[in-house]
Amino acid sequence: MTAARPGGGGSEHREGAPAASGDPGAPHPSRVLVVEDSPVQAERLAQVLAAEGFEVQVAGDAAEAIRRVRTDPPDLVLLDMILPDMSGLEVLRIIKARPDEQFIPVILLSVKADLDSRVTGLRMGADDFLAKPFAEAEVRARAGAMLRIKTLQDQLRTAKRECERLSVTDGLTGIYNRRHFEDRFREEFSRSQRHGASLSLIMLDLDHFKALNDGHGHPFGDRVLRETAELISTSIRDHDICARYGGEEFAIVLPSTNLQGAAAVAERFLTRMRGKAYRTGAEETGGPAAEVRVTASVGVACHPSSGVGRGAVHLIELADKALYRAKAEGRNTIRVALPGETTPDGVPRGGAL
Ligand code: GH3
Ligand code: MG
Ligand code: MG
Ligand code: MG
Repeated sequence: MTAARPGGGGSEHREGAPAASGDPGAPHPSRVLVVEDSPVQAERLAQVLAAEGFEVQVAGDAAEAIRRVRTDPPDLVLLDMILPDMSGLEVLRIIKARPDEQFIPVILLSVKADLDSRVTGLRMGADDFLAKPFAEAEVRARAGAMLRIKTLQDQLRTAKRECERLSVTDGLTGIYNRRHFEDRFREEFSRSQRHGASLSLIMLDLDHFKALNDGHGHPFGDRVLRETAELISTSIRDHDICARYGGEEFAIVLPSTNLQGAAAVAERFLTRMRGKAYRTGAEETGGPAAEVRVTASVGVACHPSSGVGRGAVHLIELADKALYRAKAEGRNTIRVALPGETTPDGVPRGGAL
C-alpha cells in the first residue's frame, strides 16, 4: 500500500455481484459473457441465460472476449473450446492470469468426448464444464451455481480487504497504527540503505495534552487527536507514511527527503496547528464556550545525515532525542537530530523495532 492514509491506495472494485433473477435485494443483474463462434449456439445460450434474468453479452472470437474481460469484467464466462482466432484454453489462461483482480468463473463448453481438453482446462483453472449439446436446465443450473460461488468469493475478498485495512489502522484517528509504522519504516530504511537515498523521520508530540484532557474532557482530547491526524495527513505527500505512534504522539516517515526538507514539512505542521482554533464548550465540559489552541513539539532525524549508525532503531532514537530537546527548550518548536547524538540510555521509548 502506498498512501499517506490506510485505504488511500487501492482502487475500488464492483463486489458481490448478485445471483440469479428473483433475488430480491439484487442491485444489478449478473453479467454473463458467452464466447462462442457459432451464432446458432451463441443465440441459444443467450436466450436461456437472458430468460434467467442475466444480462448477456456475446463475443464471437477470442480477441473480442479478451477485450471485454479486460475493459468490463463480467460475472461469469461461458467459453467455447474452439474459436476461430485462438484456442479457448489460451483465452482461459489469459482470464485466469489476473490473481489480484476479481474472481471471474469460467465454464468451458466442450463436446462430451473431449476428455483431454477437459482435464487440461481444469488444470488451467476452469471452474466447470458444459457438454455440447446442452440441456437448457443444465445451463441454468451450472450458471446459477457458479454465480453463487462468485458472490461468496467476492464477499470473502471484501472481508479480507477490510481485515487488512483494520489491521494497519488506528481506531481513533483513522491513520496508520504503530505496527504498520514499524513494518513500513523498516522497509523504507532498508530501501534507503540499498539505494543511498535520504530517509527522514518526524516524531511529533502534543504539548501539555494531559492538562488539555483534564481541563476539557477526554472526548475533546480525542477530537484534537483526530483533527491533528487529519492536519498532518493532509500536509504530506502520498508516499509519506503518517502513523499514530502512541497516545498523543505521531510518527511521519518521509522517503527520499533530506533533513532540511523534513524540517520544512514539520514547520508546515506546526504553522497549521498554531493557526487552528478548537471551540469547546457545553458539549465537552458543560462550562462556557472557549477557544483552545493546541501546539506540538517535534523531533526530526534523517538517514544518513544525522549520523545513523545502528540501523532503523537508531533513527527513531535520534528523532526521539531531538523531540526531548524541543520539549526541554520550550515546546511548540522543532529540533533536528545532530550527527553523533545519542539517547541518554541508548534505548528508544516504547521498545524494540
Ligand atoms: P508534554 O508537553 O510534556 O508532552 O506533556 P503531556 O501532558 O502532553 O504529556 P503526558 O505524557 O504527561 O500526557 C499524555 C496524555 O495523553 C496523557 C494521556 O491521558 C493522554 N492520552 C493518551 N492517549 C489518549 C487518547 O486516546 N485520548 C485522549 N483523550 N487522551 C489520550
Ligand atoms: Mg467453436
Ligand atoms: Mg507523549
Ligand atoms: Mg505530550
